[in-house]
Amino acid sequence: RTLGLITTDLALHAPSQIASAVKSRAGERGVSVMISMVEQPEFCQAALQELLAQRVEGLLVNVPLDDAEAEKIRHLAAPVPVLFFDVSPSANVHRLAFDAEQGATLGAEHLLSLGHQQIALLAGPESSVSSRARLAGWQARLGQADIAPCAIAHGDWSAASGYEKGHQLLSGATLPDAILVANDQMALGVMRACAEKGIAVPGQISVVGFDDTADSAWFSPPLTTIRQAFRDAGERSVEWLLSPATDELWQTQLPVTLVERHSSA
Ligand code: IPT
Repeated sequence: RTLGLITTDLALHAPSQIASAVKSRAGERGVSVMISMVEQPEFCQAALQELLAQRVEGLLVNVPLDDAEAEKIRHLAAPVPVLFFDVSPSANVHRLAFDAEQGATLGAEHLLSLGHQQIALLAGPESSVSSRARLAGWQARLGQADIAPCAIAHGDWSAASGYEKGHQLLSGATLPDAILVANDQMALGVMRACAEKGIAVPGQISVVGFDDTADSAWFSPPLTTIRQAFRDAGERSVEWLLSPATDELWQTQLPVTLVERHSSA
């Protein structure tokens, strides 16, 4: 038996940890997984054709897709079931996804509870559904507390972009006292920028990430972040694909949790 995984850049920590979990659970079930990595969402259809030609019996798609793109893939693949990781709840497809709004709310509430008011936001790329949902969630929660973010920037999920945008956010008229970052790799770059400017984390600035990838506890200081249980998601997705109930839409929202470490105070 063979499953297919169409994934975004595996050089990024989160997709690689999902792929790893998918591979190991499938291995335990005696199932192989063919992986196709796409650099741009437009290449998803080609990847799909390639995997269907290999007669995969189910497909996982971890590429940020807009509703219409995801629905197209679902129809092209039928009757082979497809499960999506990175689409909005409004897409008419089977979906297993982390609750971005809950994650954003937890991060914002954590900083508010610490008394921070000058909060900068470092979002992910505008092209990503999850990135937009996290940014909207932060803005909604801060808005409820009557706080406007003191600056907003977008990175591309990489540590390098976090470093570059971090320097930008730290050079504005007001120095933020906290930064909400849309993923841990960018938070790593932000903390490097803080170190270069002689700004103490968490003494002068609190930094909160998103993901809790395996390395985040080893950053210096260890990163406070929103945990997405990638292993759990990967395992559940394989179990579903091996006995899919496709009569109805299967949409599962996975909870996320705040992991308090030492980058926030
Ligand atoms: C999302 C990660 O949070 C982010 O760090 C980045 O790796 C991104 O994936 C790549 O697309 S997790 C995804 C399942 C929403």
